[in-house]
Parts: sequence; C-alpha cells; structure tokens
Amino acid sequence: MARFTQRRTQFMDTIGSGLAIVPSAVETIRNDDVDHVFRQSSDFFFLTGFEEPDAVALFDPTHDQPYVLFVRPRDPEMEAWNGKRAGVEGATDRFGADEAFPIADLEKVLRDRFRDRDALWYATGSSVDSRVLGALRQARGMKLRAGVTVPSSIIDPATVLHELRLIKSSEEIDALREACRISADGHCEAMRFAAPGRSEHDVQSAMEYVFRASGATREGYPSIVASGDNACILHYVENDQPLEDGDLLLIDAAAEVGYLSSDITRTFPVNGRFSDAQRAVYDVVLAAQEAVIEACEPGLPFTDMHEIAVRTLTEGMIALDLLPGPVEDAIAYGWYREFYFHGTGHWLGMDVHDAGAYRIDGVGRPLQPGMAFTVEPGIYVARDKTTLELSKAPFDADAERDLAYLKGASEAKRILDERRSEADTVTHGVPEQFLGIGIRIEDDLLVTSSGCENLTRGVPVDPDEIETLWSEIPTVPVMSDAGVDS
Ligand SMILES: [Mn+2]
Repeated sequence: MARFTQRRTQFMDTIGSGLAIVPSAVETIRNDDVDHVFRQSSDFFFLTGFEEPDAVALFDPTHDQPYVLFVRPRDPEMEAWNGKRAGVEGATDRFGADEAFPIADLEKVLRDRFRDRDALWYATGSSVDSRVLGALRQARGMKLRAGVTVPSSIIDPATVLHELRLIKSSEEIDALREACRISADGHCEAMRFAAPGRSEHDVQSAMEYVFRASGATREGYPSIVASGDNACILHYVENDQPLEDGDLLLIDAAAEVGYLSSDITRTFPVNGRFSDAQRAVYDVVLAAQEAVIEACEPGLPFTDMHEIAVRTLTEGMIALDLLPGPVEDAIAYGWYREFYFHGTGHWLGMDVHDAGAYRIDGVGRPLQPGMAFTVEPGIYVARDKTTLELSKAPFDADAERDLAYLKGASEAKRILDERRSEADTVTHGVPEQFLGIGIRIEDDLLVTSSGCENLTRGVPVDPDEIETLWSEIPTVPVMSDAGVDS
C-alpha cells in the first residue's frame, strides 16, 4: 500500500490548510436486484486503493488524523448477498486510514472538520453534493454564531490530482506495459480469427478471451469491432454484423490491468488481403502515424502532434484524389475534416482518455518523461460521401471550439454553416473505389528521457505482416463456423 500512502502525502502537501473530499464511484441499477458492473472511480482509487462503492475519503493535512475514510459498515447479512466489506475496522487496519466512520456519519464529521479550514477541495457534481454542501451550509451557520472559520472557497482538486495522475510512476508504467502487451496479444488473435462468414461478435469474443485469460481485469472501454462501413462510425459498439469478404475490419479495443488501460486500434482485411484501394488509404494513415511517432520526444507540444498528422494525412488524401489541392488550401479551409474529424491522441492511464490538461495558458503542453498518450490518425470515407462541396471559408479549430462553448453546439454549427455557404466553394468528386473505407491505426506511447517508447507494437501495423498473421491458425477455438468456407 506504500504507493497509495505516497500519493496521499503528495496530494496533501499541496492542499495546505484546506481540506479535500474525494468520493468513490456509486453503483448503478441495471434491473431489479442486478447492478451494472462496478468499477471504482480512478481519482478515488488512486488515493485510497479502496474498491468498494459508497465511500468517501477526507484529506485534512493540518489535523492530527489527516486521512479519514467513510465506508459501508460491516453487515453479515448484506455481505452474504453482495460480498465482503472492509468496514470501519478494515478501513484503518488494511487501508491505512487514520480514522474511519460509517458513511452515515459523513455530515456530522464534516461539520466538525470544516472548523478553522480555509478552503474545501471538492469536485462539485458528484453523488454526495447534497451531503457535503449541506454540511458546509450548516457549518457556515455555526460560524455566524460561534465565530469560527469555515471554508470560504471551493477548489477543484483536479488541478492537483490530475497532474499527479499525468506523470506515471514506475509501478504504473509496469501495469501499463502489461495492459499493452495483453491488448496486443488480443489484437493478434483477432487478426488470426477474422474471416468471411464469422461475425464482429465472434472476433470480439476471441479477442476479449485473450485479454481476460492473460490476466486483464476487464476491458479498458467497450470494444469497437467495426467491419465495412461501420468503421466510419467512430464509437460503433453494436458489433453484431457478419464479416463480408472484401471488407476491412477496424478494431479499437484494449485491456485494463491494475487500473491502467491500454488503447489500440488496428484495421485489416477480413479476407487477409488488402485491396489496392484499401492499401492505398492504409499507407497514408500509417505514414501519418509514423510521422507523429517520429516527432515525439520530451518538449514537443502536445498540440503539434495533430498538426503533423493533419499535414501528412492531407498530402496523402490529395495524392489519392480524395481531396483537391493545394495542400495549403486543404488545411487552411479545413477540407481534410471531410475524412479526418477527430483528434490525433489523448493522455492514457487509469482512464482510457486520462486526466490531465492538454494546454497550459492556451498553449500545447510540452511532453515530459512519464507521460503516456495515444497516436491515432485515421481516414473515414463514408459510403454516401460521393461529392464534396468544399468551402473557402477559413477554418480555425480553436475559434470554432470557443463558438460552440458560447453558443452551444447546434447554434454554433448553424453559424458556421452559414459562414461556409457565403464563401466560394469547390465541388469535388470522391473516387468510387474509396467509398466505405474507414481506417484508424492507434498505438500507445510512453515518453522517456530521450524520446518515446511505443508500447503496443506487439501487434503489427505493416500490411504484409498483418496478412501473414491473418493466415495463422487461431489459438482460441472456433465455436461455430457454419458460414465459413475453409
Ligand atoms: Mn484512443
């Protein structure tokens, strides 16, 4: 438990004479007596190592009992139904709390602890808002009568906590490495397993079997197993379609180990052979990914990665006649967004889209050793995108985000559409052979002192290597294969 103690010390060192409250995740009902699978909140687990719901952690560094846990009390009858509880005794004996209380005592203890504290570090919007803020209101009432000080400001602990989570410790890196290794193995199995006549669901089963059988706790996020046109839907999770000969299969899936998640995407042909058109688009995406990975080293601003990806992808799209040139126009007017409309990566860690700021004072944050992130360019040519109407209105991603923030997404879209329709336009036909192709390639990188380490190349990206792997016999048994020609 040493790592949790160390994190609490680091966290408490920064909150000074304030106090911090961090709640656990809550259970959500699936139906009747059945809950959705519970997974502890990453912030809470990071500081406590405690995996039960209905808990709250209090950090009060100037008190002589600085670390307090509020937990579900022991209850043999409930435990016989729903599993063991650490209880108040376990919270102190096994989880290192200086003091522990039943969760029902939260308000009473908080009122006491709020005395003489200047700030409350608490992320409002949680399930215990009414209890925490109710206790604070009562403490303020006491303040008027008794003349004590209670917190007069509420500060989001993310500013401290998420910075701690952003730089990974050696233990976290070990877990992340293992998650990446297992995830790569699962993707390799998916490449062996996929064949015309099997389904997205069959491939998902084989891949997730490898994840879990290799020691993963769970998937880091719902697996996306998207064949053919489905690959153009970014968060497709139905995963229920048969695999068609000639289609590509895009899989975005990964394992979680020790509360650290990997995040891998591969795209490969269902029948083991890229068509010329598929290979041409694939090569552009791979070139963009490699250009970004090549540039990754300490000091590179996070936002530069997207610019590198956009430039390489745009050059490739123009070379394939997906877009008209010149490159400078296709970038300045944002034409590339017809086929590439998401970011190039995100922090990776306890949450797949992990905590931590991407910009500081509006400027892209420089990479530092111990940060982990994804690099995931893609090209998605929707089946019905046969003709493009490309506007020559200047495109500014930051200005568009600001506008969406101020006006709301739908009003911002209306304003931008109007602006685009008023500018000159270019009409461009999309070559038919590319329609319906969606490709993304995603790897996980760890910043080292001298560069970046790719943690997920245990699964190939090279098209020839993918074709070879596809031809191998699956290691997971094929349970039903009625539709497959062998
Ligand atoms: Mn990702």
